[in-house]
Amino acid sequence: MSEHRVPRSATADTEPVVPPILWYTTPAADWETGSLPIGNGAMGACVFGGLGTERLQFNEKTLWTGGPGSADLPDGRYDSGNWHRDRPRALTRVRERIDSDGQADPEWVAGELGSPRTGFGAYQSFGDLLVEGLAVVGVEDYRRWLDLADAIAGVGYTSAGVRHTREYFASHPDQVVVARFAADVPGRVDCVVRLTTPDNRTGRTSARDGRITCSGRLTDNGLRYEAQVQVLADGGTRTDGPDGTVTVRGADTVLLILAAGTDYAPTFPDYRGVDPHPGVGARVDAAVARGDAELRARHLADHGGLFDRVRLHIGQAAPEVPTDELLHRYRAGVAGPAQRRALEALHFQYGRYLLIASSRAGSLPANLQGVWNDSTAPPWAGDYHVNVNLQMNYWPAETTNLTETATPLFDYVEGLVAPGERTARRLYDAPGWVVHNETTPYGYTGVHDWATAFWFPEAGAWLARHHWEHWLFTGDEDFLRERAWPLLRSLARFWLDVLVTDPRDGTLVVNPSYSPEHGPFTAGAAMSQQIVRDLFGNARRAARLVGADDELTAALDTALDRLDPGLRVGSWGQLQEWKHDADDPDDTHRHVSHLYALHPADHLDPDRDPELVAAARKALRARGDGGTGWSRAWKINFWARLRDGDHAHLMLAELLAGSTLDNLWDTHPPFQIDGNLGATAGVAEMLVQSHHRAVHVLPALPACWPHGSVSGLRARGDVTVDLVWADHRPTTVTLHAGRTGPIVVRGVPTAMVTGPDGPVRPAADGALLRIDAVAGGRYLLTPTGPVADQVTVGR
Ligand code: FUC
Repeated sequence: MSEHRVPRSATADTEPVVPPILWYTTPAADWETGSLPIGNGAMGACVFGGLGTERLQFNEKTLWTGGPGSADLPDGRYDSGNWHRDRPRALTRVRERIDSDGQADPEWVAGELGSPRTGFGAYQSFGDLLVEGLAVVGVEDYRRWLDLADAIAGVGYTSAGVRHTREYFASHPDQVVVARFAADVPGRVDCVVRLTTPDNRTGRTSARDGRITCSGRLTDNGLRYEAQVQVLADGGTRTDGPDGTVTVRGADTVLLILAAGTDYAPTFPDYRGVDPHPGVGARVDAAVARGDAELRARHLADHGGLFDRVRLHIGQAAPEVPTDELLHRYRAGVAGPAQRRALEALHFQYGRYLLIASSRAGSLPANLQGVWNDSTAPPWAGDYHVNVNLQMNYWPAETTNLTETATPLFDYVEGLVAPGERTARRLYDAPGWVVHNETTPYGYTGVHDWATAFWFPEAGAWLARHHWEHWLFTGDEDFLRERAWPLLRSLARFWLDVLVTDPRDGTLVVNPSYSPEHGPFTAGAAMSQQIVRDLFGNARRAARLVGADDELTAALDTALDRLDPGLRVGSWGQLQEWKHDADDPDDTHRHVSHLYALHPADHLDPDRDPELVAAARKALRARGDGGTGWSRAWKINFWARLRDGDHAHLMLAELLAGSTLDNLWDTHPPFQIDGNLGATAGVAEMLVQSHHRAVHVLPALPACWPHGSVSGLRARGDVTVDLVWADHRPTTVTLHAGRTGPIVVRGVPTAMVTGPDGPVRPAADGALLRIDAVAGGRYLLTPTGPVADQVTVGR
């Protein structure tokens, strides 16, 4: 049980130990704002902690309407959102209008290039596991919690003198959700267990030997689904009901083991695999055979193996108030500094928890809501938006030492290649592949016709940056050769073919180009150019590393010379969003796409490009500190890259105060997981950066975190970093080298260095320190001289 871990002040040798726990004194009133999420990547469940009835709303990530066989296809044929009719010269017409008029109206472009959205579908709630008739007489001392370190949710309360405790976890190794109901007096657990599903599907529910089985097909596309829950009672009686319920009376404990699946498969063009029945049944059987204690132990080992890699102490004190009250105090400005830091540290770890819970190998990547969705028509279909949102979900994967969680993203993106090639042919008559503004598990790589958010062919190139970054962080050569390079090459083919010459200056540009989700269609908007340049640069580097040298690599060199880089300083000193100087200094749009070069890309270096960096700062300042959840999260990352810790922290505070629900889910509004994950990435960027050839320690430490420590953050070059700081200065820096080779450190100009074999003499080079590291070696740096003050660049 985790109940004993409900926060209390405790001290370890050097650091106060504040368990990362969300806790509440009332049941969740509402799914979106109050329920607590658990998940194993493929499945998710939201715990309400209700008194008479417990509700576990649950999901399985592949349960999607749309795609092949969908009723929402006019001619019955699913074609990944490609044009339903031929459009000779449509693209040329748009390009010509943009070249002649300088711009084109989004509505007109959507008429030319868009198509009504059909067969897109939506992510579905699987159903509810309801546990009814629980003891509720004279309830006292109620607690509900989510322990992030154990990935266990719990409920505890006293009823008629008996202490009742419930525990919930979603096991990745055993692919089941487990719920346990116990009481401290034998024979006091009574309940009726029921599975319910929404009515947009056929379904049959039955109960036999305590096993409830519910199966059928989605009405829209015939996708088969099945859920099974085994009810195990220790003591008392258990009875199957003819209505598919199971009733338990007088048990000591009740254990529920739930599994769910569909016949979805991530395979183009049919996206269907095997009947889920045998697999779901086998998972429940295997979990029953393991038993409660072993399931729990395997879950804890699995989760702890990921979660425990990073620890963050910023001087947080164990909050004596429940998490919702802590948040309200933070928002109202009445939380003290240690309480504020408690929420900030908890939110950082919550992002890591949510990524682990919603993205594990063997399933789809985390969608707009991770894996959690209680609706049959969720906002934006609960889809994969790829004009920032899916990418943002994965920003913390490498930096916060959760590289394994990115596996579903890599698999998914590679799965877009086959439908994306068809779309590239159909819409552009081009080789390579393309995906537009948003997509689904059915490879929806085509378009729809929502004028301000349908055209974003740069999405694939942005997604491929994650493959490239995985190589940079891990140095995994097989991954580079077999996965990153082929993906980059295929995207490069597309863009080499699709770029056109800008009659204004002869450079290569994207046309039509649309800065998400904002302004007119033009040629060569900053984000389009920056993304394509990023792709070409990374593809060129990858080619060199794998020894590829052919027509394509030669074409990349020529194109890189001619490509407009999308970096221009405009009339009020701003980095321009468009190629012509049209930025309005009063425009506070949530997308700040023209700063892609600053983050997530690495094209703007404060030391080498001070003018452009100053312009980026000007543009960001003008956009303001508002925005929706993910927009604020992105701004944490931008300010961290600008090495302005106080402004990065201000954006974190804005996100917590203005875009965070009581269960600490990010709200756009509505709930979207990207803001959680983007903020966690932003905090990591405040503490360690490594995108400019060096491991930069404390590049953006805010004044309000004067003392602290962090361990386990990852830097490019396969380096793991532990840091301790006091009075805003690093006091020790420990580097764990994954590979043999030089590690360049920034932020500690002089230091005593101890390596695995004793003292090491680092080479000093201005603000940089170079250590020749050996794979597996641990290097402890103790700063000796003054540390450069935190520099804010381009004020
Ligand atoms: C992008 C954003 C919207 C929203 C949607 C899911 O299109 O511009 O604000 O987050 O994704």
